[in-house]
Amino acid sequence: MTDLKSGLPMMYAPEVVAALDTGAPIVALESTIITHGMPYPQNVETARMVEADVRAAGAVPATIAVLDGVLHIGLTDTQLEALAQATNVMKVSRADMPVCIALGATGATTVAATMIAAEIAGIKVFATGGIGGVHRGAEETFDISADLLELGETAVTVVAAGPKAILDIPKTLEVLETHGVPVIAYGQDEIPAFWSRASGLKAPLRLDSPEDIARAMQVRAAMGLKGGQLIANPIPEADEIPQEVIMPFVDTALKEADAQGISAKEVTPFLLQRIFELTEGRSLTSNIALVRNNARLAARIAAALCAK
Ligand code: PSU
Repeated sequence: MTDLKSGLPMMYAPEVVAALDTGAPIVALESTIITHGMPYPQNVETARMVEADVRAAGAVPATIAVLDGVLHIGLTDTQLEALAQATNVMKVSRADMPVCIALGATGATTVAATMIAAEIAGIKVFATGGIGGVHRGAEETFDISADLLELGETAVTVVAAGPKAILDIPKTLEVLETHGVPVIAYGQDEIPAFWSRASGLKAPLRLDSPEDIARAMQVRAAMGLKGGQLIANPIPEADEIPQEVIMPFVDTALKEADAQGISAKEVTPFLLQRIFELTEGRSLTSNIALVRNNARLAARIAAALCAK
């Protein structure tokens, strides 16, 4: 199905159209994690498992990407496989998604771009691994992810395992607060730090059920407040890498990035790849587990939203 409303070339997967028509729960999923966040073939295997997790929890998955200039809401398995193997895919955020579409190019959507696409499609809940945030040394580089500003603009609830531990977490929380974004830890007081459940920092807010998260989103909408919610869902205990184990590797990777002059959009993919190598694959195993955990919670939030 193509939606040429306002000249925007869009394609919805049939099961997403059916779910939108009947008001069934839908969970949006991003594609940068596939093209820039994980190596092949684990990237496509994870994308498939995450979609299956969403389905098993009673919701419809909608993986979002720009393919040859068309904004896709839900991908076929063939499209997923092709994207996972493709090289030279753009990493698109708010600034570059329109250019990517205008040029007929292929782009993987970041958290920010996926939120925008989800809102256009009428999808209210989105699961990812970790959001982008304020990079360490941002006082020099000004490297602050567009994900943070998008959370202040776009009314989508994003389920993540907290800011990635490669970031400056206190500064990330400050920017989110400035933009009026509720940062809600799920089921614990501390903000989780992606590969680890603990960060040593208290979360601004805490909720313990998908129903409360859905209700908070509805109240936000009823008050006419723009912007979304960030749900920080701790990685399951069995899959976590404790902070004291992961942080030395993070520090090594950060020093290497600095020495090699890695900047802007390249920083996050570079760090994730180096930490994968330094931990001999353990960081990837954790990353896969946490995304799946987020997909399951997102499906429950989407179901709670539909039940009201
Ligand atoms: N979660 C993961 N792996 C990833 C990402 C999220 O487990 O690679 C991606 C998301 O698309 C997020 C992006 O928007 O990393 C952040 O990139 P940057 O720091 O350049 O804004």
